[in-house]
Amino acid sequence: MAITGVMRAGHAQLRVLDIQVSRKFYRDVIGLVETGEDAQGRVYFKAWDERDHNSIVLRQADSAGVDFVGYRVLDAASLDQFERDLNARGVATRRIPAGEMLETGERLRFTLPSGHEFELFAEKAHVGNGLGLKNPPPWGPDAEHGMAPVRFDHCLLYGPNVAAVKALFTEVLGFRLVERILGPVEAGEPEVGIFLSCSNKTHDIAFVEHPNPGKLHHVSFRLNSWERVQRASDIMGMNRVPIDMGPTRHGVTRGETIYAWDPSGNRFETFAGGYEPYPDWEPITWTFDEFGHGLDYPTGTLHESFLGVVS
Ligand code: M3P
Ligand code: FE
Repeated sequence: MAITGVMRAGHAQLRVLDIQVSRKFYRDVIGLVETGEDAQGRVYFKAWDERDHNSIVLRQADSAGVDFVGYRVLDAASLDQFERDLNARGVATRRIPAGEMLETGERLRFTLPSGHEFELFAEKAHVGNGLGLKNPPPWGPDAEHGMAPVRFDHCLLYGPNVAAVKALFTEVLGFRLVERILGPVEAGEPEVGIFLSCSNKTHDIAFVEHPNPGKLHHVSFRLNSWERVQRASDIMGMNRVPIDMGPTRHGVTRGETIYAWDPSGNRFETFAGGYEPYPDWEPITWTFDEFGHGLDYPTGTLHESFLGVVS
């Protein structure tokens, strides 16, 4: 498929309780590449195989959670068009000037019906993956440092009004529904979980219905194999990183996954696998009674902390 409009997850700004402890964790345990620090003291990282200057930004704060997430659009014309389409739909937007984030162009900011601050942007400096563009080797030292994910892949956000979020993403932002989780039959089987794609990944963003607005369930990092997921679990053990769930496989999206907590209590995922859906495919549905296997395919366990704890 031709990828136009919104292309991919670009950045997430996470709140952390101690910037130096978190900096070390994201750099040496998760294995991201540190790319800068700005005048506000925010610390910037990229995953090794990303080409953009940054994808994860840490800001010291009194509570954990996510300040905003940003998605990269194809070009400035797409950004202008999304601004017009959002405004026409009654969504108020504002422009954050270029340079407010390091090496990042102007951002179009708005609030989702779930209470999350969401951004689109067209420009972020390409710094490359360190391997060059001519006859590159397949990987270098950054690919072996810590868990070393290849990219910031997606996030799962918890908040109210999932139906309105779905309408906005599918009718204005050009995403499509790939999988969904239904609530109980007694409640009329509302869509309580939605997995949305703007590419041919199973999801570029996902939402779950929750009474509290603006909550982070997890940011997710892509690894290239199940073996790398197991290696990540070894690194979690070596560093006594608290694990929430896994290693296991989701039924939902078929991801091979582990969830764990960063030192501030933000959940992150390291995952591999999944499949490549196309725009003509019908969405997959998980019914409430089978959701345990959607979550943890082999055991069908409804992990209480996974379902209840957000930052
Ligand atoms: C993922 C994923 C739920 C499943 C989550 C799935 C909420 O995070 O990356 O596939 O059941
Ligand atoms: Fe995920």
